[in-house]
Amino acid sequence: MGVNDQGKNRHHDAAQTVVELFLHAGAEGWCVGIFPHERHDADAYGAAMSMSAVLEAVGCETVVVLDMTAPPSLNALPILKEPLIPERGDSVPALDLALAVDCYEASRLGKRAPYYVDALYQAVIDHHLYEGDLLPYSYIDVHAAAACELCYVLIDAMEQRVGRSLFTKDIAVLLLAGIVTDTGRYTYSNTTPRVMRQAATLIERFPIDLPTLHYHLFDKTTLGFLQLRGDVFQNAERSCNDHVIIAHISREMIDRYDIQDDDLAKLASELRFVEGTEVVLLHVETPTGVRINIRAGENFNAAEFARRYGGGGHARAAGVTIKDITLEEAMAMTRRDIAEALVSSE
Ligand SMILES: [Mn+2]
Repeated sequence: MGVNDQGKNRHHDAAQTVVELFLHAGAEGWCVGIFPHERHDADAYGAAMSMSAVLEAVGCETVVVLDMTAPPSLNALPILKEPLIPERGDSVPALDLALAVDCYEASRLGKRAPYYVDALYQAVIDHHLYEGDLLPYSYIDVHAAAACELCYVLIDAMEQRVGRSLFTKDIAVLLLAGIVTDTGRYTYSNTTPRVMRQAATLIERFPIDLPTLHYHLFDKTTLGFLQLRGDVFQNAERSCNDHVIIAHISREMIDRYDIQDDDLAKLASELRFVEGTEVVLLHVETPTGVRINIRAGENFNAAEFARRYGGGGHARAAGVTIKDITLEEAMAMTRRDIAEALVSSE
């Protein structure tokens, strides 16, 4: 598992190195492309938009390159830079620097990967478990709750270097959105004093309407989604001495309720609340295969399980998309494999 657990000094050094790179990029007027992971969430989007604003404030030109338009839960977040979406035909300029946020490798960028790889330099801001050797400008801290937490550290360090304010109200909203999402509204085990201090400082410095932000990020829903949710809970089945819950969402269900399928993973998290549940496997039929959302308790590594199929993520939350497989085949496969994996993780 590489060097995920290197200590605080290494993180400090990595942050400083990335700060120096950003300030150099600003002084030289570099064009920087910013790449959140595929199917970006609030953390990936918040990190990308806030770094775009800060890099422009120190002299860079930036483009934020997305694979899709924002899902409804992110509609209310500030758009500091009109994003480029190559898949709808937007052209991406030649990049001096490509910055991956909330992911560390080109394979998480989908069809945007060539733009990232072809830039003169690459940099990374991430908090996911990683494998293999890191690029020189990688600020990765797997103990950070959010990529936005790491952006806060970088922006704070850059403020001190340039001697003027770089945080703005919009940046504060974006960072809070990433932090509150990736900490599960400050309930997950990744909620640390540091991340809470960051949030406290942001709401101290700027007048932020937290209830409205949280409504748009978490609570806003449609009747169709609630009805789908009911169906998923109905079809959930327990296995492995009730330690595992297996559920599914077919295309037919998604079509029936006219669902945007960006929000479905949260149903996996909800099923994890069932007492005694160690692992949840939520199978979502996609146009080209099946996506499996995995949620796990303390005694099971979801990321490791995802990796058997080529996926990844965090120990408690992970996922994988498998192409050219039916829902029934995927469920038969995971039903078999999870029983074996649970035995070997004991
Ligand atoms: Mn994240």
